[in-house]
Amino acid sequence: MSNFTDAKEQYAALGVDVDKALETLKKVRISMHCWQGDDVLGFDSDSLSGGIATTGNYPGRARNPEELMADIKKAYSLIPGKHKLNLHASYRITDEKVDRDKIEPKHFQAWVDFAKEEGIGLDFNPTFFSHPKASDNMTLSHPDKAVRDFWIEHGKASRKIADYFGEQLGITCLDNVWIPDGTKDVPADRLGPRMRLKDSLDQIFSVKYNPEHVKDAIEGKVFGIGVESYTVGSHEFYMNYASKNGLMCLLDTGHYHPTEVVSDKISSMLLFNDNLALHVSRPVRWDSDHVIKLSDELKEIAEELVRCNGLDRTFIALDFFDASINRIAAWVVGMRNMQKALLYALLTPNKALKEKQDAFQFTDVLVGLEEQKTLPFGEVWAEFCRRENAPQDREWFQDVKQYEQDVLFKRN
Ligand code: RNT
Ligand code: ZN
Repeated sequence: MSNFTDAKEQYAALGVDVDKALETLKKVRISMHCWQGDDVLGFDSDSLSGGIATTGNYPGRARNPEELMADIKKAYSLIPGKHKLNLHASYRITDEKVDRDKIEPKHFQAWVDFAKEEGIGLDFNPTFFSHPKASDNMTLSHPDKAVRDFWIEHGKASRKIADYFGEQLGITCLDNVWIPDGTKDVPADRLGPRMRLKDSLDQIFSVKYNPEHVKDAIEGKVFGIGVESYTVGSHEFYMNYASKNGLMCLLDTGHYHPTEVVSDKISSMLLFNDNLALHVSRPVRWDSDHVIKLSDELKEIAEELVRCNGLDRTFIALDFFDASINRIAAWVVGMRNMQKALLYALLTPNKALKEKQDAFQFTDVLVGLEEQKTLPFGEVWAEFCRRENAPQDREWFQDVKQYEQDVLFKRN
């Protein structure tokens, strides 16, 4: 009997259908963030701002569209399944001198062609940072109407591009708004900037698009570097705005207080919303955006998505940027970990455990969840890689190292 057949029988004894789990996992598209490849610099500015930071100086950063596309292709070749690519507006590809309020679908045509070639979907984000008009750490909530108007135009232009992506690729594009607005020290007026943000969002979302093409999300946050005391777009602000306006409130796993977990929020969000959007990241003491590990919390997030029947209603995107390690390995580890967490969740005997909970048999719940950890999960993961013609654990990294020698280390 092969290891996989044996594993399958062990799971079947608990009432878990392994083949079904593999079929389900295959259909999940995870949005891989283009910005891990170049330390969030994009192609229209040369420094990162907005309260977020990449640290490290590992060689090989992608310096232009060709390099970034080549690196993304390399990463996809080492990840099972077909996914999505998450772009920021700052990654437009054009020789024109076009500012952010004037970007158009044509400035992203090269990415659409790339997506078609790769068989992937695209997601999009307006870029409200790394720009002279964002230097006050105020954009959509800026006191000066001219600055606000510039960013409102950017928000609108971005949704039009997202709509084009969805229409061209036949895969719904998530357009996600995150702004850095806030103050370093305790403000004298919290309401004013929030009123202005609300008005700016009303203008951006006044244009209606086909929801098959584009869906909208807004991403809250607790604090950023340099804006430690007050964030205009807080979680409460966006939860309320989203529920009043039929948008998604995107949850970034690094954007809450250190002991607060996103896994516990998922059931409530899915109960009251058709869709959910996530940025999966790993905060180390703060919103540090480390590469995601196969941690207890990552597994718990995946468990909740599975238990709440949320897999086909959730936009799962990754959001981390580490410049101190090989950037392609960062993508591959993160993407494969997200898939592993989902597979682990799909292999959980949830029906049986739920029955125990409802019968107040909490010892059974504890024992069941703990003993699941020593089941032959790795054999099922290996089978998934085999079925998807993707390299196994302990195989793919060699390939990255070769690429590093042949390509990355030759960049300066
Ligand atoms: C910042 C947000 C935001 C960005 C990306 C680059 O704290 O998480 O999502 O990381 O848009
Ligand atoms: Zn995020």
